[in-house]
Amino acid sequence: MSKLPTDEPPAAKKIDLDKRAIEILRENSWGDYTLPTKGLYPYQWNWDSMFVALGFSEIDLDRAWTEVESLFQGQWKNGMAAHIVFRRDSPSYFPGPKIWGGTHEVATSGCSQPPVAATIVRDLYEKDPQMGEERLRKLFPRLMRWHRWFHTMRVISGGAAIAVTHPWESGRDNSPDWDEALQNVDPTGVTPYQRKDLGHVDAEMRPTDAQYDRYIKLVEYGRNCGWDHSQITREGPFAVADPGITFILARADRDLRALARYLGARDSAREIDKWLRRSQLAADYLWNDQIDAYAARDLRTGRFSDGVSSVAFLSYYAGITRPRRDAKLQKTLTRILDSAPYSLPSFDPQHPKFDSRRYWRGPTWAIVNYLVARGLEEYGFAEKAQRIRLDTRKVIQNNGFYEYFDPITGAGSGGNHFTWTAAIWLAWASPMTDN
Ligand code: 9WN
Repeated sequence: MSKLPTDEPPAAKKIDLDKRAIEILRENSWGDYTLPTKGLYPYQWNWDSMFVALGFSEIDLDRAWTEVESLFQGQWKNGMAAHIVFRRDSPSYFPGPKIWGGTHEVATSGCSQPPVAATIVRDLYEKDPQMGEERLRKLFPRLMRWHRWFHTMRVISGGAAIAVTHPWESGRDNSPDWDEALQNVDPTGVTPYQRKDLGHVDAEMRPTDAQYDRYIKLVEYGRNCGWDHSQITREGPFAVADPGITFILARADRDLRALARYLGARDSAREIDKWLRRSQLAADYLWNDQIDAYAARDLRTGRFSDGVSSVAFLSYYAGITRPRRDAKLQKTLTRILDSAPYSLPSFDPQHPKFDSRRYWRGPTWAIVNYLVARGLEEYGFAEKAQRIRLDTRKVIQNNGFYEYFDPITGAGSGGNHFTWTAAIWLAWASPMTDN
């Protein structure tokens, strides 16, 4: 790993990184879709692909649209856009298509992932409305069906916060946010299996075996009930209201609303307005006064997670504000920024469960940084947004395009040549995007 001494590398280095980021996008591209990285993740992942589309939109807008379109080949009849679209079986990843036993005609996993798609589609469309209009017309109903699936299938009656029924659905697999609820998933009787991730990455950077047993047990539960998502949310072993998905969906609803306006889709606009009216209620449910931040909440027990995850700060991105609450949230953000030189850590460095190298229990992720900073910027917190952006730039300049980074040392961790890190570089973190 090369270490550069300052935040401002020589001009030649900047050009190299832009070039390298483009190469990574192209190298990991498999025709119409892109792998997160070769070996470790040999399929198409939902939110990865949407960040990839954002990256491609800097160099090849047509390819960016194609990436989004290919993701929706994995959309189920009930509206869910699956978290992994398999298309083929690869020996380098577990669990593959057979274990999931999905019911859709293209092999997929059985849960979803954070719905950043509508926001990215709006970005693509606004870059060139003339080029995008036909493509938008085809995608819009698919986006509507997916959002409707979240608002019906992943909400417990009376609530509005969005549940995840598998940690993989949140995109933040081993976050401490899920620890307590996962304890209630009994791993007894899980079918024996062999992990593949540990052949690619150090065990200390990945979830534990005890967590994996429960991840697989949850997949078995879903498969055994024929992926009845309503049953899974209402009665399954794991249902936790997630500030990450709740805020990302609220933002995506706003963007979908704008797209409905562009297309003159009045009925859809009315339906989206109903979803939007409930987003404040969802935020209220997730506000944890004990830690002055939004937090995950176990829907079976009502109990909050007691630590601050980086997604707590996505309320701005969602467009949700409550002045008195925001003053507290800003203080929490300042404290966290001040406790990690390479922000934004995925979990509070001052919490006993913080682990600077283990995946979603501490490390900094370029994609979350991008989303949080985008919201902060929109709400006038330009200084904090810029700090997060420059930290993202610094860790990439110093280490390369890793999957995530140690927030204390800045070291790159997880997979290398990672597509979403390259995409975020091109769209937001590179000095090339300064103006
Ligand atoms: C399970 C692909 C995905 C990301 C997730 C990240 C990780 C998968 C895994 O990799 O999850 O979905 O096997 O670890 O947590 O956010 O989409 O990059």
